This record gives sequence, structure tokens and C-alpha cells, in this order.
Amino acid sequence: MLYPRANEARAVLDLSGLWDFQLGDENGPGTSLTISGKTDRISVPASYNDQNEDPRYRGHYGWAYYRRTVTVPSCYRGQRLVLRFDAVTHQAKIYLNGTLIKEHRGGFLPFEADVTELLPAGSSGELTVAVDNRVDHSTLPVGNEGAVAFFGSDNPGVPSVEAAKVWAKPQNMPNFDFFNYAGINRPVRLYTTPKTYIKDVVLVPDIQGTDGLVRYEVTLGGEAAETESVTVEILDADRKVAAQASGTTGTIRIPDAHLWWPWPGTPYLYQARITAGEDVCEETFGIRTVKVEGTQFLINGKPFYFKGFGKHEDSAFHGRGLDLCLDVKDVNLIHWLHANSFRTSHYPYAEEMYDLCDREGIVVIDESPAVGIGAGEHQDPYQTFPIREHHEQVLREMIARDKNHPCVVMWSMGNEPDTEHFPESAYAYWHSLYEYTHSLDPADRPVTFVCCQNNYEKDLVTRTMDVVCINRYYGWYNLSGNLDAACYAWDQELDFWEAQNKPVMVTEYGADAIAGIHETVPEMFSEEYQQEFYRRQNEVFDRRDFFIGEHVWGFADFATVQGCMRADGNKKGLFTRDRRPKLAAHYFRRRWDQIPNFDYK
Ligand code: E8X
Repeated sequence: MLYPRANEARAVLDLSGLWDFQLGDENGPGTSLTISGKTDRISVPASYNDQNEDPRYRGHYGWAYYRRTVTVPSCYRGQRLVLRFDAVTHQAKIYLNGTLIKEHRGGFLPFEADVTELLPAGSSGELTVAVDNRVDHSTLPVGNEGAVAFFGSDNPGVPSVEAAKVWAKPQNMPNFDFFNYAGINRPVRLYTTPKTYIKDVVLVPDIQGTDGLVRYEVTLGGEAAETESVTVEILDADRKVAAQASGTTGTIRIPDAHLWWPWPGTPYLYQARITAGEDVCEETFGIRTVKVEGTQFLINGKPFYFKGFGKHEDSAFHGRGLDLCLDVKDVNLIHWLHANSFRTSHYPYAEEMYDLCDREGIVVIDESPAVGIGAGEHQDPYQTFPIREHHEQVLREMIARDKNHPCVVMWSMGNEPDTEHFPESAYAYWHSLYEYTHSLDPADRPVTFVCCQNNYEKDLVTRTMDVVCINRYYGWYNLSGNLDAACYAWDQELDFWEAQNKPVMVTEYGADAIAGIHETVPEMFSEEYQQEFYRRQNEVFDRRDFFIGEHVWGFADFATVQGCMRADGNKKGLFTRDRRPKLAAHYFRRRWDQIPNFDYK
């Protein structure tokens, strides 16, 4: 799906701003909807949870409603009109003048509705967006079910489940460690295209000697989709035509191409300028290759070492709402650290972030929202969670959206599923999904998922991924406070992985550090312990050739579900939530300055 960009053929009307808002209940609306009664004002895009002091905003369970009037300029006459929602979390129903026009499941990927007939140029209409924030066994991310029983008999002092019901209300119980921010988290726009329009563009780069090759495929939609002729021009960074072609598919040769290299190399970008009748669009791409070979991860044929972290879309007031200023700040902090990559834990991020990473040369592992697939040793999630179809849907939508970004070098199908209690079931689920994911990407990037701390000998599926990605908390959740033991455990485990002959990276390791807690003898929760935790474990990684990267958990502190293990959020950040560096940030800045992107191992 193309990003909505204004140009000489297309207009974009941004519908961000203050909308009317009302919290609803568990009973969602049907095929028609009109909001009545008092509404509050709410900012779009942003999560609704932290915008109002009414505690119901933060703890909400169920539907909520957004409303505004949309007026379509009459100068849009004769054009096709499309409403585009970049992300509505988690489930959306869209109404125009009270009538349902679109439904979408999944809170982190875009969807569109053609409104050419329903909202013609020169008219006004009432746009209502119904949003459901509930997570359960059928959603991604996954929520636990049975909220009321949770207050039951295993709580000392709580006499019975019946007694607990007096105060217990249904609530979301995320099976994931980030606050369940909800609402219209990313922009809503109305855009125009000519009646025959460019629907999609696929660009697959390759390198041949000093030339760049781009295999392309253009899909048209609308009245003359079958007959309209297509031309493609490749523009270099000075907007000079470097090569051109015509027809809906083909391969273009760019002589003496500039390659896309991760920062501090030059992340050179080209534009593919597509013309089809009256429609025009430009899609950014880079000439670079990605390949796994033996125990190496090759970018442009050279062995790459991942230095970076898992992140979140998370900030004060906005929640998970798009914050471009924060995205720019984060990219600059990534440069400041001499990092070169991050994982979009635990869901696809806003498209603007990938644009920034393309431009700034930051390598991205793009993760689907499949986090929390597990229910302990007594329940096989693969047999009992109705998620498979939805999981395939989010992978399809993620790859359709992000396929042309040079920054994206690998797909992560999900984070920390159960692979230990039901190893055969896990294998059947993930391995077929791995093959499906490969089949979706025209560029056939490496595919992985991120494995939870578990018994790696029982786990049958992690070892079959293109890159073994492991989250490990030796010295934190287990072997707490004991870094000698943690290093020993790592060594044992890395002996196991060495025998698998795959590239291995750590996608999470970390310790909570509350900014300002200092100690001479490092103990847990101090900034010194967090730094020492990394210093000791990095020494272990440095001794292993097949170890291709270190992703810290996490980039910055973030909001999560309250609980007795969390003091005002998850504090494993190298930065605080307002982006002040902890000791460990300074440590990594020195370390990563010494580690080159290529040929480190
Ligand atoms: C943590 C991280 C969490 O925030 C992240 O979303 C997923 C978690 C650790 C799982 N990985 O808790 O800080 C730990 C399992 C240990 C046995």
C-alpha cells in the first residue's frame, strides 16, 4: 500500500486535530452509529489514555468513539477520494453519516476506504470512528482472558471469587509488557488520485558489478487499469534521471550505482518516479542486498554486526501516538550512541519512522504485533488461540506496507511465543508461517522470530530460523544479581548455538535501572549494575564469531501494565522516558564507537 503523498497529481487533506470523543462499553456498534450525549475533546493522532484525568480513560475496556466533520474541497471534483487510516488500535469500525463503511482488525497497520461516491467533492459528512481496545486470545498482541476470576482464591485475604466480583470489573489483561495504549494513534487523511491510478509499486534492488538493478512491478487500479501505459524513471539524489523504462514490469539497470549503506556510510537513496496516464507517484528505494550465508548476515555482501536495541512507540501524553519530533530525536540519539539498528518491538511502527531510517542509514528489523502467544504449561496456544488467520493478515499487511524500504533487512514474525512447553506444536505453527512470510516478500529478506528465555534444547523451531534471535535475562530475571553465573550460563548456551551453524544475535538483554540510583558496589536497579551487566556479558559475545549482534532491551524507559515488578514503568532503558542518558548509555556510546558496522567478526 502506497503512503499518501501530495504531488502534481494527488492532493492530501490531513484530518489531524481536535475531534469529539466519548468512551463506550463492551457492546460495539452495528451497521449504523450516531453518538449522542456529552463528548470530550481529544487530540488526533494520539492514544486517548493519558489525555484526560478521568481514570476511566486509562483503565478503559471496550469501545470508544471519535467524531468530526469532513468537508471535501470542490476542487477535488473528478478525482477518486480515499480515506486512509494509518493505525487505529486495535479494532476499528468507520462510519460516514452514520453508516458503516469499513472495518479493520489490528492496531498497527494502515487501511483505506474509497469514499468517492459517499463523500463527493464539495460535500460535508460526519466521520465517526469506533475503536475497540480489547485484547484476548484472538488478538495480536494477545490478551489473557477471564479477568474477573483473576481476583480469586489464590489471593491471600480475598475470601472467594464470589466476594471478589463485588469490585472486580472486566479489564484488559495484556499478555505483553507495554501499556495497552489505544485510539487513533496515527494520522487520518483524505487523499485524491485520478480515476485511473497507481495502486502499488514493488521495487526489488540487486547489485551486478558496479551497476544497480531494480526489478519493478506497478499495479494500476480504476477505469483504465488494463490499458493505461506506465513509465518509470529512476531519479538520483540530485533528481537527475539515472535510468528509465516503460511497461508495468521489468528490470532497470542503473550504471555505476550508489549503494545504500548503513550510517556512518552513505545511505544513498533513489526515487522511482512512476507515471500512468494522469497519475504520478514517487517511491523511495536504495540499492542494497541482504543475505544470510553460513553464520554471517551480509549487507551488500559484507558481514554486518547489529548494534542497537528494541524500542517502543511510547511517550508522555501521546502514549503510542505518532510523535515526529520524538522520532527525529530518537534517530539522533541512535547516531549519538554509534548504534546502527533497532527492532520495531513489538509491532510495526509509523511509516514516517521507516522513511527517517532509510534516509539516516539505520537498519531495521521489522516486527509484527504477534507478542504474547503463550499460556503456560497447561494450555497449548497453537491449538487453542484463534490467531492463525489474523497472524497471516498482519504479516501480509506489514510486508505490503514496508517492502520497499531499504532500512528493513529482516522480518520478525513475532516476539517470545511459547516454544518450550509444546515444541512440536510450536514448530508446526512457526515453520509454516516462516515459509508463508518468505513467500510474501518480493525481495525475499531473511525471516525470523524472537525467542523467549527458555530451555533451548527443547525448542525445535528457533534453530530453523534464518537468524537465531534470542532474548535472555541471565543476571536479571534469572541468576538475579549474579554476573559471574550469568556469564557462565551464556557460555554454556553459546556452545549449544555454535553447533547449529547459524548466525545468532541477542535481541533483548537488560536490567532495570532507576535513573539516579547509584552505588559503589553494583546491585540491581542501580545505574552501575545496568552498566556492569552489559560490560560483562558483552565480553562473552565478543569471543564468539557466529554472534552477529547485540540489541539491548531497551532504548528508553516506557509505560507498561502496573504491577509489583514495575516501578512507574519498565526501567530497562539506556535513556529515561524523557531521553536522558543513564550510565549505560555512555558506556555503549564508547563501546559502539569502537565496533565497525562490517567485518567485526
Ligand atoms: C522485560 C521484557 C519485556 O519488556 C519485553 O517486551 C519482552 C521481556 C522479558 C521476558 N521481553 O520484561 O523487560 C523475560 C522472560 C524471562 C524468563
